[in-house]
Amino acid sequence: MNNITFTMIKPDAVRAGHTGNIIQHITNAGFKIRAMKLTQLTRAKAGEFYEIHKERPFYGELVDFMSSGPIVAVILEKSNAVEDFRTLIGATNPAEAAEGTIRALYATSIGENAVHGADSDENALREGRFHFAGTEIF
Ligand code: 3AN
Repeated sequence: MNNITFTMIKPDAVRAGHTGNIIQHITNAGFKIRAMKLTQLTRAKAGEFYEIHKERPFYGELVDFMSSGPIVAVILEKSNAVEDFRTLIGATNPAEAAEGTIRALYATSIGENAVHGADSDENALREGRFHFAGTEIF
């Protein structure tokens, strides 16, 4: 299955009022919205979501930030979804993100970088389930 990816519009971008522009940017690029919700992660849930980064020095900062305000969780559909979406959002560090990418346009720093993008088909499914388990989507 390579036609599904998962994204979150992060607290910095929601707070700054970029949600509508980011969604439009994504759908203009040919992605279809399969599921979407405004939600907020508790510290515990954010810690669980980013468990893979537990040993990284920025883990505490990442968990604090990701639970600091509302996020928008989205499941997206398109052929070659994971790779195409990562191209669309640009590099993790907005200073290195290609011109016109979502992070170049809306991110402020490597930590507060506006959007998340799943990095594999397997993680896209896992992350989609994490947010939408128990709904008709999964
Ligand atoms: P990406 O989101 O581009 O796949 P990862 O998987 O390396 O990047 O990192 C996951 C998240 O952790 C990033 N989206 C970013 O918010 C945060 N992060 C990565 N590197 C740093 C860093 N050096 N300092 C603070 N936060 C970071």
